[in-house]
Amino acid sequence: MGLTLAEKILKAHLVEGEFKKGSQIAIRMDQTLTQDATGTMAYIEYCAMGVPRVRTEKSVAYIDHNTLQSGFENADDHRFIGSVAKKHGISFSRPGNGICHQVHLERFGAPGKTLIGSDSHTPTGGGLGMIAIGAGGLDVAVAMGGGTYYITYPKIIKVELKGKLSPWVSAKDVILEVLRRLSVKGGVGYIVEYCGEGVKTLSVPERATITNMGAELGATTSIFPSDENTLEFLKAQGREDVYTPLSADPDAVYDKELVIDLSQLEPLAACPHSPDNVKPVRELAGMKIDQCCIGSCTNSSFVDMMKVAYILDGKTCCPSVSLSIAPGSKQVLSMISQNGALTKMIDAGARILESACGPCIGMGQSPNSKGISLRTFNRNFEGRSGTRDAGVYLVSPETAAASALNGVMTDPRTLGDMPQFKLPEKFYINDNMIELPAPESEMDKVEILRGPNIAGYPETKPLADSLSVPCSLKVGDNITTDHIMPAGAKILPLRSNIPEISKHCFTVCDEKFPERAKQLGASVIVGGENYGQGSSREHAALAPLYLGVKAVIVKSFARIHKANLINAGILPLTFKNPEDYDKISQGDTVEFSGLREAVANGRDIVAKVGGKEISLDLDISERDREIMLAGGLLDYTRENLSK
Ligand code: MIC
Ligand code: SF4
Repeated sequence: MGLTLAEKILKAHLVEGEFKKGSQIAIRMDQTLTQDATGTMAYIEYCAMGVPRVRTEKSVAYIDHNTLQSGFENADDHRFIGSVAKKHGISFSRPGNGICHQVHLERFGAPGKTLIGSDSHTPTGGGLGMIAIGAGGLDVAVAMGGGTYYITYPKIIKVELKGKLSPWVSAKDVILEVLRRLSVKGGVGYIVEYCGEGVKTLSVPERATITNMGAELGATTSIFPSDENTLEFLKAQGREDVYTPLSADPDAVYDKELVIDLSQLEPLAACPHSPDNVKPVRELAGMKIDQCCIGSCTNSSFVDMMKVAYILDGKTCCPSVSLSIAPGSKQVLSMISQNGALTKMIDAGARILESACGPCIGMGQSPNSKGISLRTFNRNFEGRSGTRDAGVYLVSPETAAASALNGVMTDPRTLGDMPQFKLPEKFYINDNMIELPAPESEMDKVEILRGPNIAGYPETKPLADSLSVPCSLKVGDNITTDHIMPAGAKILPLRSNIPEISKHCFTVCDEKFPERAKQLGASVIVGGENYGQGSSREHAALAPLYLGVKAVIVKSFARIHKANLINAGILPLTFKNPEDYDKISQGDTVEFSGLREAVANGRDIVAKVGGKEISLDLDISERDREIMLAGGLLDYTRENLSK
């Protein structure tokens, strides 16, 4: 039986486990990436492990999220990360060099390699034919130390692309169509593999837009074959030496199949407040808008920017619209500055932002009250923009630019003939903002620069055998990590200080939660389907840990958040009968007994609530059970090291 492309790469990196659907496998990671908002914690964890130099082929620390420096915190964290990188063998991409996923695609990604990153959009690398997975900081720290990454051998969805995109329809519309069909939880437990004739009509940056937003499907990762377009991109980046052709075997077997005829697609928009709430732009045309933001790791490549400049050329952005543009990397920004495209944007009235995440993570450019914002980003969760009552629509750069001119949602197909937008034959290459680490012989001379905002890892304890704790919070379906641990300009600077950041935990849902949970001392949280979707931020587990949350009981979990809960030693439990969700109310006492034995032996867990018994599943691997018993991954790793 033939193998899919993902299976081939996983097999070549298999270190432990059976190569069988549903079983846990350990894979070797060739590369790691971190960004600053998750990176400080990841490097605190890395340092706690005591491995002097990273053991990967390439590890890169990017500064791209916390770039608004309205106090000392972010700048201190940047210096901390830079010093750890220098000492321990990690390349350091300085602030200004660009968004981690865009830069990694340009300068480091390679077909057939594995990459783990402390950011959920790490699958961007799948556009180059690599297995690139987003994870919590601790998992990335372990991979830097040479440890393997554990995943459940995933099922594979085949997405067959046919035909060719029509003018003004773009890669963003492809992934919005996949989201429309599969939903934000349709990818949980799967790798999404693209194939078919249509693949060769898409360049690497277009493929990367699609694999990037595979994160919004909840998928483990997404991947494209490596072919002549991959070679063309790598050549243009001066990196053809890493090229290797890769594709699935013709008789590969998939678990699910989807066919998309590219020629039938039209411009689409994800409406508030979910990336899968997708409608044709044509149906929304004429809706008044207040803001357009172009950029983010999904849509800020050179060609994206060239399309935008072409649309804006010689025109003025509508007076009632604020248009911001953040090119994805220094490479992109330099190139559009050299060829005059940047001038066209500036002339049209665009507010040019630095090459960083910016508005995507609420770092500035929050819309006006009840504002309608069109964004080329990947997430439109409620409140994420920094304005609670804003309505964010996710669209292609073409739709955003056309709409910015008209002041209303505009179908870009009304723009007339579209010129051909091509990848350059040579990208402008200047890696002067990537600092290489000190040689091993000089690492002792490098001092780690810790600012006063950096606090330690929260206290953990081995799993208790019995618990009698109240339910401190009950929430509904599709709770995102932006609900659990909000980001934005005010809260992000606290990422390296768990006691401080935990004061904001769940405040989007209930302002009193942090105070209440802290007062209760120990508690459980109850939730619905797809709990913890969205980012990889382990703070969404560490803040509840700090506030005394012992277990989270839900209908289903999103992948990365469940792994982060396990790493933090918080029990991720699911209802055996989803209707039992109605049997627990906020304030009820939930009782567990014989927990350690049940966890150790993989038995069902029964909770008692007001005299009623509720059966719960703890669907985790053997290794995860040991992690839970130890009180989390750090304790487990320490125990194993001392053995
Ligand atoms: C996001 O897009 O939500 C983030 C900010 O990039 C996160 C990481 C974080 O919270 O620091 C992600 O996607 O993992
Ligand atoms: Fe940055 Fe936004 Fe991409 Fe997250 S989704 S990495 S915040 S640009």
